[in-house]
Amino acid sequence: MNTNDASDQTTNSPLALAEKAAAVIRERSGIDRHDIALVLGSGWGGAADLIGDTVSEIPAGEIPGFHAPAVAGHGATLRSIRVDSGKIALVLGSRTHFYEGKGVRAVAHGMRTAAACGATTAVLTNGCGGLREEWEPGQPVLISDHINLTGASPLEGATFVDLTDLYASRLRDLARDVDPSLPDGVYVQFRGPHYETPAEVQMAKIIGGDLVGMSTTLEAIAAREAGMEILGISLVTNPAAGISPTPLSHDEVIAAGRAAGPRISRLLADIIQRL
Ligand code: 8IG
Repeated sequence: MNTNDASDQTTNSPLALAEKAAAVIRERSGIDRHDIALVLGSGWGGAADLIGDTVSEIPAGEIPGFHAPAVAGHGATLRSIRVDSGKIALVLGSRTHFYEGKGVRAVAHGMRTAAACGATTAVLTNGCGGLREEWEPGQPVLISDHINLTGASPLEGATFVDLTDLYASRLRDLARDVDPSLPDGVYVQFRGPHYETPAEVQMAKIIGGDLVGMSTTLEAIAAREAGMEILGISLVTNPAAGISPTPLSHDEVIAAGRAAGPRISRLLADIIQRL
């Protein structure tokens, strides 16, 4: 059976599941149309409270296609926030990582659902390792492009989507209106969940990378397919393996994210006001 067959979209397709999820969000939130999809990665969680007033918050497990997160945290939710600018943001508090092994459909579901809710802008944030020695833990970086080393795509069938200017230069310019010192970087996604070897980090550098992480690229591709304009922002929480002489520790990564939290959350909230 051809899974791209139009008739299949009413039964078992990723788009049908996203439509179902969007219907539940519309019904439970009372909001007909969202404008901005926001994924808050490691270190960025504090931004939600600074963006505007929360209109609705729904546990992820109560929305079709969403899973509880693999890394335990307090309840993942989908939260609708009225931004002071008047736009409505859908904050996706439960990112599914590719390394969880639930498949690319689960990874892309958040973006597809946000698009089905009406969102035309996707803001993707993450915590990652840095390849440039001048970047201290706590450094926010605008993603200018990516290299997807997962070997996977969220697209199915002969879906030849162009990825030029995937991380919109227009939105990066707008972010730099808020903070002109924000650097750009190319984000390299590895499958994880292990961190890279120093040799792999050197490879990432040689092929043009500035940041290494385990998320974002597949979501960005799905968001592009869905027609959204994308802003990607990384928080460098650690020098990538071998860039600094000390081994990586997940606890230190969490601590760096926490320390930078208030500053980068303020930055992100200010950027979102302008979208
Ligand atoms: I936070 O150094 C965080 N996430 N792949 N490498 C990869 N992912 C990360 C890293 C890192 N730090």
